[in-house]
Amino acid sequence: MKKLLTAAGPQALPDQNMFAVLRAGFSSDLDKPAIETDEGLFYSWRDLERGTAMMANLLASLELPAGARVAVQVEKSVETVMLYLATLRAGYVFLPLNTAYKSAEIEYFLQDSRPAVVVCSAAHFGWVSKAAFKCGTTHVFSLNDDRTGSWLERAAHCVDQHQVVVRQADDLAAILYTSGTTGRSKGAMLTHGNLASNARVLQDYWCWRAGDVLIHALPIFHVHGLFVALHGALLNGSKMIWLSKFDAKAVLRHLRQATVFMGVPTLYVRLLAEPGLTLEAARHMRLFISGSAPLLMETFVDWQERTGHTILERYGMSETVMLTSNPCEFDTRHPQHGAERRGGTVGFPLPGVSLRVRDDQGNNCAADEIGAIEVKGPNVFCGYWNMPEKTAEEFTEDGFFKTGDVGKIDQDGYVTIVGRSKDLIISGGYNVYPAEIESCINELPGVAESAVVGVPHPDFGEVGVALLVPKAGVVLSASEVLAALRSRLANFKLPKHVEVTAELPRNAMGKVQKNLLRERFKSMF
Ligand code: MLC
Ligand code: AMP
Repeated sequence: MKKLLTAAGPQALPDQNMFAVLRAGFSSDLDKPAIETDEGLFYSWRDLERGTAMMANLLASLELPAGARVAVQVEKSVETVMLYLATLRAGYVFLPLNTAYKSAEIEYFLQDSRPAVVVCSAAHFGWVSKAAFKCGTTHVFSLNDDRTGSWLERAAHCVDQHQVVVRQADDLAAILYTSGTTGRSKGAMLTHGNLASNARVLQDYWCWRAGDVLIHALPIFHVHGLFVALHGALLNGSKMIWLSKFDAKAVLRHLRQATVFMGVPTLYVRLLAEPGLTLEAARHMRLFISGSAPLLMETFVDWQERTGHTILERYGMSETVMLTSNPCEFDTRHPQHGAERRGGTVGFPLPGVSLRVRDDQGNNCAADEIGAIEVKGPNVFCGYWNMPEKTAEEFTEDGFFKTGDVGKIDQDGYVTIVGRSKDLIISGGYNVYPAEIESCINELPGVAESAVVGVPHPDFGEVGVALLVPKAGVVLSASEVLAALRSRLANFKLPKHVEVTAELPRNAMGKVQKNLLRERFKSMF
């Protein structure tokens, strides 16, 4: 595992700080709009510069220890973006948390990461601050999506100039929690170098150009919305049309002023359900990008027919940011750029990324042979927070990260993901680990055991179905169980169907036969 924080040496370059990397891309005309919100507000590049300076000065005034974590669970807003950028600028570590997480989930993240600062919405201040103080956090602030809260009140008193803190490529920039197959979430540690290398590669590979305008409709507590979309626009000095929440009609309204859109497949499915999605509506657009979950061929083809655009599918992870991408357009700098965007594939490894597919014996697979996907590159994270053994397990001896995805590389070099070795459900672009849901169900009074499987869903791609067996003599209802889970788990993790059963199907070894359950419920939705 790499070191987490380097003291600034005499040769240290300030532009290793990811904030400085992004700021170098800001429009030279600071008064131009950088972000236009769905409420009709405009933020200029100067607003971003000043706002992040004030917030970075506020962080500096707190005299936090080196490497301090700033954990944030707030609704999407431009001020949240500023808080993220200010954390980088001040040299601390950003730790975003999905707003859907409930108290038990938040308590775990705070206990595990021990942040020095926690920022949450005023509505949740009571329980979040209690959990934060319990694990040693010294500062808790509120930040609301209506631009109120103690965080902004305090920042308003700070000076609007700030010298970017020197950071090296190996210094920690962010921790992103991803659920695990054992049910225990792991904090993926990403460095300034990880973020900067990936953002630069994508700027080039996706041919970001002057005049591009991004519709930002994704949440900003995960890789896709926080890094891929946000960094892309900032690094290119491109304006963002900022939707606080995905809304298909709002996206359609803005297509004529935009050129780039990024979404998980569910967003494309929902846009296709809008009669207003036509060739004419999409004429101004340059690029539609999809990722975070498999894009069905049907969606890919329907999109081509309706809009005349070919969706560019790419593949990434919290631990690695982006790994592969279909080509953008013809560009002689990249040999693959004369190639087509192929539906059902995630394209080619990005420049600088080594990607291999290996069989059970650890041999490289031949073209089209299916195996485990392993990756290496400047974008690959430096380990799981506080989990050196788990980190070591996930890397091969020669330094490749085991993604847990199963795939193949064809004769032309296109990568296709065919499945996962990790027991994971991807629902609407969010990861749900059956083990976590099962352990939550098993803790409920009267439950003997349970099994959760992922099944196809027309909107979310995949959703969870839970089967549970009550203890002898106990009568349980599915609705009771669901109500109990609702208070413990983020809403996107809730199984979309719960069934009480006398026993789970098992094989001769006593293992639950999840394949039979998947088969039984495959047409349920
Ligand atoms: C919402 N619901 C979901 C869900 N989102 N259920 C399953 N899966 C989901 N993803 C449920 C809610 O619990 C609620 O149920 C009902 O749907 C309506 O809730 P909502 O809040 O109104 O939903 P909506 O706003 O429509 O959200 C759907 C969505 C959202 C698709 C817009 O989930 C979303 O923004 N997904 C994107 C996730 C993302 O950014 N992933 C990137 C991860 S990074 P009820 O019962 O309460 O009514 C990554 C790496 C990479 O993976 O490669 O990018
Ligand atoms: P996360 O841990 O939330 O970052 O999710 C990463 C996982 O999402 C990957 O390991 C893949 O399983 C999946 N994923 C991301 N992009 C794609 C894609 N284009 N197609 C299929 N799966 C994807």
